[in-house]
Amino acid sequence: LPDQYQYDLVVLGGGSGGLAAAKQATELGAKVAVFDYVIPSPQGTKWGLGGTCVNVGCIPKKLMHQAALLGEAVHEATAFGWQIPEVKSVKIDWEALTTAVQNHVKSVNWVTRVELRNKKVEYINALGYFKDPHTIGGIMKNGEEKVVTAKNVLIAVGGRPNYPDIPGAVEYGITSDDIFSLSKPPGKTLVVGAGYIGLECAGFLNGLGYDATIMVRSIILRGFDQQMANIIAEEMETRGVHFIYQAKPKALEKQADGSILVHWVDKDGQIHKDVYDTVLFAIGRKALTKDLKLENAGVFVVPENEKIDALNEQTNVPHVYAVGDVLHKKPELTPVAIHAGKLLAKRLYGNATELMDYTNVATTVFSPLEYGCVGLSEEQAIAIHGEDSIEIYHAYYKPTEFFVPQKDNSRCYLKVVALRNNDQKVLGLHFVGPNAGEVIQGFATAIKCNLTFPLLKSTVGIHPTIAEEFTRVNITKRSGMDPKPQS
Ligand code: FAD
Ligand code: NA7
Repeated sequence: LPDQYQYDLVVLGGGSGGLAAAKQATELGAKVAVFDYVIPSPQGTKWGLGGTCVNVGCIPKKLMHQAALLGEAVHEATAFGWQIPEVKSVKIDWEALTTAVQNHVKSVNWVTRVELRNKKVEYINALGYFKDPHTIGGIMKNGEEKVVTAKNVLIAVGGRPNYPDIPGAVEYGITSDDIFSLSKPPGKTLVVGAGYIGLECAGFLNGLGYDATIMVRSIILRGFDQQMANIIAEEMETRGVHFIYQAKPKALEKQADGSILVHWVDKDGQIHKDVYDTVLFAIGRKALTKDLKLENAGVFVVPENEKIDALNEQTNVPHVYAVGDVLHKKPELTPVAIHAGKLLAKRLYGNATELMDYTNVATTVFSPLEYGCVGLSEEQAIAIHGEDSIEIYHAYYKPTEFFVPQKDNSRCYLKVVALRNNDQKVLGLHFVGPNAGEVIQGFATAIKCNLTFPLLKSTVGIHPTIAEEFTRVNITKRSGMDPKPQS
């Protein structure tokens, strides 16, 4: 082996992408070390091995979303005959919730460590950086430095939430890094930012019974289909989430009683004030490349966002690779990081040639009424192919399980974005409704298999499900016909 190097591969960052690559590489016979280190949030929150998804991302988020859905279900259950004494006074015990969530997270941390040990991946709990192109230093908790050499290096350091540059933001605000283990109930909460993390956090907080407000700087869910984005925002509004549009926070001040006075400015420059118990910033994330001393290896970053612009996960320095959220213009999603990491390891150590395909990656926003999608938005399809070449099929639908508890189904909506020419290739699928991720996942495979609109129509549905609605859709937007169900 790499006579002059201690490891075939050193991975910087033990999150979704780094761990997937490390495990795959060792399985293929490579000698691998993973550096993982979590710098505490400004509020002092820290966590274990496994990265964002496991500790402060997908997993705790989905659990809190589930807790909110269960609160809804408790009320629905009475309509189905469940006798729940004092159902009106049912409320969440925040401490019990965070304890349950954190216990699960810690169990995953533990399983991850055991798995690394079993697979003989060396785990080094240190903040890694380049000393030179093949030498990695890592500062450990006790301040000591561990130095190793590697033939190849994989950068998988992910990102962390941004704070706005306004007085009081870092001192008094929190982010998604803190919310899932917050020691006291969040109370009346202002969520700044209307990306998917902001919508999800405000959604589950409202569902758990807390007063939640979203401050929107410009539009909801930039980058997503705007019709769908507005539908889920409207749904949130009817469920009690407040929205402040075209506004930006100016300053946060701590009050004597511990609450936070927020000064914010509207689009006309008018200053407003309101008091909150918690202010959560979800205004985007920055890649953690600063601590890596990339200049010592000659690796370039994109100046605007400090991300790495890699071609097939290879940086401008041939033996240095990158996967996951640290990559420029790639979806920031766990399965993307994992898939790219595994494929890279197979190419490096298994003679494989398959490249990561970043197109048509399905995703779901876990808002109270979920939004799942794959492929192009209506706007993107029109921008690429022109309005005349695109057909949008759409439908409102009524989930069977909504009838008995008389749940509002007025925003259960889906659309199919397809080409109008002969084969009518499907370019995008969009679905608002319960379990949207479960609905969309299989259709994502269909899109990979070059789904066409006639193929979708020839698929026999499963009744009574909500996913079958995709096989029933037949009204085009162009026709102007009412897409509401006729019965
Ligand atoms: P990460 O998982 O962030 O791992 C990077 C690791 O490297 C971290 O442990 C970090 O501390 C460590 N590190 C950083 N610098 C160094 C260094 N110099 N030395 C050593 N270690 C270092 N994705 C989904 O697919 N579905 C979801 O539902 C979803 N929900 C999310 C909800 C929230 C609130 C957030 C914040 C994210 C969510 N994501 C979701 C995104 C997902 O978490 C990320 O895309 C994914 O974790 C990226 O993986 P990664 O390997 O690039 O980085
Ligand atoms: P996103 O999806 O980048 O969304 C950030 C949101 O915050 C978005 O609505 C922004 O509005 C808003 N924003 C950004 N900066 C500010 C400031 N300074 N003040 C007020 N509002 C602001 O980030 P998330 O936090 O949801 O993280 C999700 C990441 O993971 C994201 O990068 C995804 O790709 C995946 P804008 O539309 O820019 O006006």
